[in-house]
This record gives sequence, structure tokens and C-alpha cells, in this order.
Amino acid sequence: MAVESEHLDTLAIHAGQAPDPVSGAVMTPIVLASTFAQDGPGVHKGFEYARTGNPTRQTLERCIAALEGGAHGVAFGSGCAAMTTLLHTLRPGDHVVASDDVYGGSFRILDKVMRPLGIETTQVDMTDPENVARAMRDTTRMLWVETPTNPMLKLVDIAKVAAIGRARGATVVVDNTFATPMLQRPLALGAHAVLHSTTKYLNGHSDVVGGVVVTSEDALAERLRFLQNAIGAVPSPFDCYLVLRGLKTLPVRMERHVKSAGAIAEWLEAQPNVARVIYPGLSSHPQRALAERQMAGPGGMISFVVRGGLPAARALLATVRVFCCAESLGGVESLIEHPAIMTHGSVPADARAALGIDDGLIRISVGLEALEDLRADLAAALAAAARA
Ligand code: P1T
Repeated sequence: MAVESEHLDTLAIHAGQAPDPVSGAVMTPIVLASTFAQDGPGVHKGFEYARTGNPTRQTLERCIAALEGGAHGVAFGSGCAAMTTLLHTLRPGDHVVASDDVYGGSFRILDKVMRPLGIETTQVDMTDPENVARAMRDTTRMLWVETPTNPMLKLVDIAKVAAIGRARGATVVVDNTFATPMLQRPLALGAHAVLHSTTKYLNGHSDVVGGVVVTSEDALAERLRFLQNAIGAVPSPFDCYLVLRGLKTLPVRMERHVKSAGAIAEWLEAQPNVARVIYPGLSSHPQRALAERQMAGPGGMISFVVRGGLPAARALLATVRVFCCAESLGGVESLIEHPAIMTHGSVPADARAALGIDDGLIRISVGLEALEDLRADLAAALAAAARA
């Protein structure tokens, strides 16, 4: 029997997991078999073929579902695979309303994969829920909410937007990658489904690409399971094991990410060649009150604008030593990147400009290194940027 608890710290370690009945192993075994013996056609122990179901994957799905407070978890080979599969619950002619500021790859799926299939998306600034209400059509079947958004860290009032979607019969999806279930529980606020790129905080060690969808809607879960098997964008058992392993320390990692990010955001605000710092925990963030209401902490991601445009940004990124210049986020190591060129290069230049993703914008994922080392690294990099 798996341990039951109302506490996420306990669920992160035990949910969906019991010692292996065969060996007593306390860690979930990595089951690599691609197929499972049947006593007779259709007579089996719950597993047939590993695209359809795998014990290691099932354990991961149950653990993340428990953390999000959902009944069903469905795992995929990447966050993008999770998103694309979820969007395949729609039909040609259906309409999506999405946050205007989303991960560049999410925009690319909506614009370059789904639109040609007849599924149109309208992107709006969801910081004002009225914009969502105005964009709704009779054919709107899904709301795609990212909060905090990537990379501008705008917040969306999940309860308000979910109420708008529910009143019109649209499926409300929240990409909870930046917040994690430790800081934000969208299902409890009215969302139908939560999506994660498990590549990020849930795994936490920058050695897996994966994704998951959690929902308590039985019909949606059944359709997702069908599509998971039919489309086949599934994660490997080894990757599922690594995410399960990473999840065990998610609660303590998030505590430290939030603590260090808060200190760095305040410090950045005091630096003369930093024009603007965006972090939902700062009093300068226009939605700090919503962050306090909706989130258990403002997260580990910070965006800021360095004075001096692209030359300054390039000098900064070339100087860091503790921060690593790389795409992605949510790992134990601190990462730094330039959204306009890197993660959001697939967003058209005019849309980037409208959102404020300009040449001086830098995004950092604050890792678990000593705060003093992180600050000293940024101080040296900002000094180099000032000389550029
Ligand atoms: O990379 P993948 O596992 O496919 O996840 C895509 C994805 C989905 N949603 C959000 C909010 C994301 O940030 C991402 C991936 N983002 C990055 C790689 C990045 O550096 O922002």
C-alpha cells in the first residue's frame, strides 16, 4: 500500500509508490520490457505493450497527479508532446484562446502545427480576464493559460479565467511549469487540466526531457490515454525513473529556489545598469497581490533588462561563470539566457517587441548554489555589460 497524506512533502516521496512486491526494493524499478507476457489473449497483469502502459511510467503519472491534486496523470516524451497531444483533443474549426506571452515552442505549436490543421488560436493579455471574455467565440473549446508567463513573468488569475472558460464550456488548461505544484495548484482553482514540462523543476537535474498532463476529468483522461497510445509520444522508463527520483526533493528544492531568487531580485533592482527587474515577489511587480493570493511563493525565475541593449547583454552572458548560458530552467544549476535570440526566437519580432522581449532582456533560473557566488557572478557580468 502506498502512503497517503495531505502533505505535498510526503506525497513527493511516496505517492503512487510502494516497495516492489517482488523484491522489496524501496525505489521503483525501471522496467525496460517493451512487451508483457499474457496468460492468454487479453489476459494480463495490466500491462500489454510498453507504448500503451509501463509500470515505471504509471508510478510517475500517479505521483505527479497526487501532487497536483488530480485523479489522472498522463506522461509524455516532452512538454511539447504533452501540449500537442492535449491539443489533439480538439477538432478542425475549434478555437483556442491563449496567453499572449507563452514559451516560444508553445507558440510554435499553436501557430505552425495546429493552425494549419484548422485549429485557430487568439492570443490575449490574460492579466486582464476581461480580455479572455472578449476573445471567446462560439467555437472556443480551450483556454491555454501560462502563469507565471515565460519570459515576462506576468500572472493570470486562474480562478477568474477558469470561471470564464467553464461558463462557456471550454476546457481550461494551465501550464504550471514555472510554478510547480509546490507553489500553485490550478485544479483547485478551477482548471480542468494542468500541464508540465517535467524537463524543468519536477525533474530538477537537467538530464531529462519530459512532459505530463494531470486532470480529474474522467472523459478527458480517457481521451488523453487513447491519444497517448495512438500518437505514441511517450517517455522512456529510464526518464520516468529520473523524474520520480527528482520529485522526491522538489519541496526542498523549491524552498531554496524561491529564497535565493527573492534575494537576487532585490539585489538586481539596486544595480545601476539594470533598467528593470521582473519578479512576482517584488513590490514593483504590478501583480504582487495576486502572487500572494494565488501562489505559495513567487518562484525561482527572474527576468531583467540590462542597460546598453544587445552588446551589453552579450557581454553579460559571455562573462558569467557560475550561471551557465543555456536554454531551459528549473535545474539545480543556475541558468541564464537571452529570450529574444534563444527560447523565444520562434516568436515574430513584432510580437516580441509588443511583449517587451527586447534585446536587453535577460532571463535567469536561480539554482541551488551559494547565494554569495551567484551574486558575485552577476556583479562581475553586470560590470562587463557596463563596459560593453
Ligand atoms: O521543452 P519541453 O519539455 O518540450 O517543454 C516545453 C515547455 C512548455 N511549457 C513551458 C512553460 C516551458 O517553459 C517549456 C520549455 N521551456 C524552455 C525550454 C525554456 O527555456 O523556456
